[in-house]
Amino acid sequence: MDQSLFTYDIVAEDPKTHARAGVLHTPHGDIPTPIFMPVGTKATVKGLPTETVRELGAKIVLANTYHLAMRPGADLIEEMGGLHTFMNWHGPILTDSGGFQVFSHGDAVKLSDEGVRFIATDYDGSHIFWSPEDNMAIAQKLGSDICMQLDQCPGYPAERSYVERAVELSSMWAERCYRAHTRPDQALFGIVQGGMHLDLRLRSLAHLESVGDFPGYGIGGYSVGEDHETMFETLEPLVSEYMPLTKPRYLMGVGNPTTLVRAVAAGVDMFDCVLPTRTGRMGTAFSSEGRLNLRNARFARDAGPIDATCSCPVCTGGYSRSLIRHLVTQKEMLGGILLSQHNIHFLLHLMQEARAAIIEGRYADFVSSWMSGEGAADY
Ligand code: PRF
Ligand code: ZN
Repeated sequence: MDQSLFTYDIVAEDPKTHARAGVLHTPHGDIPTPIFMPVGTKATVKGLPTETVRELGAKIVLANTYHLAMRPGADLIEEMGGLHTFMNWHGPILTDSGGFQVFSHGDAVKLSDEGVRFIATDYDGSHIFWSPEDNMAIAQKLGSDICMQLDQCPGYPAERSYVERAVELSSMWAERCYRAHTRPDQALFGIVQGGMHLDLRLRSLAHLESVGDFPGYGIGGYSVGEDHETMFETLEPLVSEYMPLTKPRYLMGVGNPTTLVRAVAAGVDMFDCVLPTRTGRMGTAFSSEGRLNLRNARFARDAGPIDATCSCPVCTGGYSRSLIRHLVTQKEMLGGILLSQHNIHFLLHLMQEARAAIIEGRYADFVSSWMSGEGAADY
C-alpha cells in the first residue's frame, strides 16, 4: 500500500534525551510533534464546538470506529460526506480501532483468531462480529487520516500466557488489516502490544516490521492499571532502543501531564486521552499547582482564574474559580465546558513547550524543572 502522503520529518533531536520534534504530514494538514490529540469518541470533543477545539490549538482529534459504527453507523457517515464533513472538523482525524473496547468490555467480548464478537452493552445489547477486515472497511468508510489496526489490549495484572496470546492475535490481525487496507489517503498504524514484558513487546514490534512498512506505530496496552514505574520499565527501552527512528510513535490512551513529559524524553511523539475532558466534566483542573478539585469549598470566594499562569481563553477571559465552583456543584453544563477547554489547552500547551525545548536542545532541563515543580506532585 502506498502511504507516501504520510511522511514524517524529524526537525530536531534533543542532545541529552531521546526526545525529538517532528512534523507528520497528512492530507488534512501537518501535525507538529510531540502532540496531544483531544478525544472526540462519538464525533465530538465533548462539550466543545469544533471552532473552539481549533482555537485552543488542536491540530488533530481522535474519533472511535467502534462507537461510530454503532451510532450513527459508518454507512450514514460516508453518505454524509465522510467523517471530516460530518463532524465539521476539517483538520486531521485519527480513528482508533475498537481494540480498546475489547479491553473495556471485559466479559462482553469473545475473541477468536477470526475476530471479535462484541455484545453491545452500551447500545442495544446486540451481538456484532468484527473481523480485522470489517474493522478496516469501517475505518475506510469513515475516511479518517490515520486509522489503527484491530488489536487486543490486555489488562494489568495479567498472566504472561494471556499477554502472549494477545500479542499473537494482534500480530495476526495486523497482517490482515494491512492487506485489507487500500485507501492511499489514509494511513494505517500498527500497534505494539506485550503488556509489561519487554520480550513480548519486541516480538510484537518485530512482527509488525515483518508485515510491511507501516507509516507509524501505536503503543497500546499501557495505562491499564499498572503504576508509572512499572510502565516506564518497559516503555523506555522499547521506545528509545528498539522502535524505528523515522516513524511516529503514538502512546495510546495516556494523558497524565507527568507521564507525557517523561514519555517524550523516551521518544514518544503522539498521545491521546479522555482525561482532560472526562475529569473536567467532574470538576477537576490540571494546573501548575497540580490537580485542583474545583468543587472544593475553598474556592467559593476565590476571584482568581483556574490557574494564574495559564493563557487559555477561560483563565484569561474573566471566569473565576468561584464561578466555576458554583457551576460544577450545581451541575450547570458550562462548568464542564470551561474546565474541558482549560484542560485541553493545558496538555496542548505542555506539548508546545516541550517541542520548543527539544528544538532548543534543552529538553533534559525541561523535564527536571517539570519534575521538581508543584505541578508534577499530583500526577
Ligand atoms: N489499543 C487500542 N486503543 C487503545 C489502547 C490499546 O491498547 C489503549 C491502551 N491504553 C488506549 N486506547 N486500539
Ligand atoms: Zn486555563
